[in-house]
Amino acid sequence: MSQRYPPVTIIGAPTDIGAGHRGARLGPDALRIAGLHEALVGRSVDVIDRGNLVGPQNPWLDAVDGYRHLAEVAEWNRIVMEAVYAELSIGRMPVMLGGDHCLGLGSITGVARHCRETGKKLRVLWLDAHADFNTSQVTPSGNIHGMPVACLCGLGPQPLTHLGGDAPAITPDVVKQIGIRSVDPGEKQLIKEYGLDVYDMRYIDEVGMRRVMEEALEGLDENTHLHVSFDVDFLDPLIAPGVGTTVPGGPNYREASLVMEMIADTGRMASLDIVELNPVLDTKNATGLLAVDLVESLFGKSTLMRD
Ligand code: HAR
Ligand code: MN
Ligand code: MN
Ligand code: MN
Repeated sequence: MSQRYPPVTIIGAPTDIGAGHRGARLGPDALRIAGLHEALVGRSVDVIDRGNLVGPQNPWLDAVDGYRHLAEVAEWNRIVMEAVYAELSIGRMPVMLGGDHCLGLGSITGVARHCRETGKKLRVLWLDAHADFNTSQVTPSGNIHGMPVACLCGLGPQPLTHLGGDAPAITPDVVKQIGIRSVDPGEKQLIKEYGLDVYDMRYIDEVGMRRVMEEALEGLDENTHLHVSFDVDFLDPLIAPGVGTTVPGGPNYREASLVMEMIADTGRMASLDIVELNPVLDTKNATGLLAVDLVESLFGKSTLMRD
């Protein structure tokens, strides 16, 4: 069955402002060199690459009051939010290339604003080894890429929670987290308190990825905007070494492909982040190439007759 996709706009956000390692700033170009644009064209998608956004340098400083680079993180996220929102407003699907995962905050705040204005229901799939639900009180690092989901749910400093004007940008029920296997102790408490839907690796082992995805995608309809926030460290580090925060025991190639294929089958994906690729830590861009391969699956590539 062939599927039509809306036109796509690639937006590069070359920063590692929220991360504990430098190098994710090179992620957008590594994905381009891995053939992202060509792969989308190969899926018959109409693609524009608007190049890279420009934002503040990474000053590489210690945490202040539990946050590293709060002002710069807020500025990058404001820039990303505007860029993502602008593409949605002209009927295009933003594909935001990070950059570290703090940028999911700006991207999803822009998406949430679009959904509010168009009366769409939002569903966010957060593919990650980490829950990214820390606050300044419980973070072990001060790195804001460990905090964007909390900020989106209104838990965090004013400059991050109020990016889009009002807080919170989303409610926790909107988010389905898949692949989680590294959660900090205080973060765990907050996840329980806020009732986040976390499909962790143990649950995936127990019931299998197919059922996990059926649950995470349940209830989508023609009025749903599905946002996929793909942190490349979601993948098992044996196949995806090019990330700053590897956690063993992630989804393998087949499981990851199934995730993407099942998302494609819904036909509802309307925005995408690809974040945390760190080419400095990669092996001959293998992780970038794998990410592009999985993006092809997100856009309907599958073996035999289904595409
Ligand atoms: N939980 C740890 C922290 O807050 C590590 C977070 C790492 N986050 C990412 N994005 N790489 O998911 O510091
Ligand atoms: Mn729309
Ligand atoms: Mn993440
Ligand atoms: Mn992660």
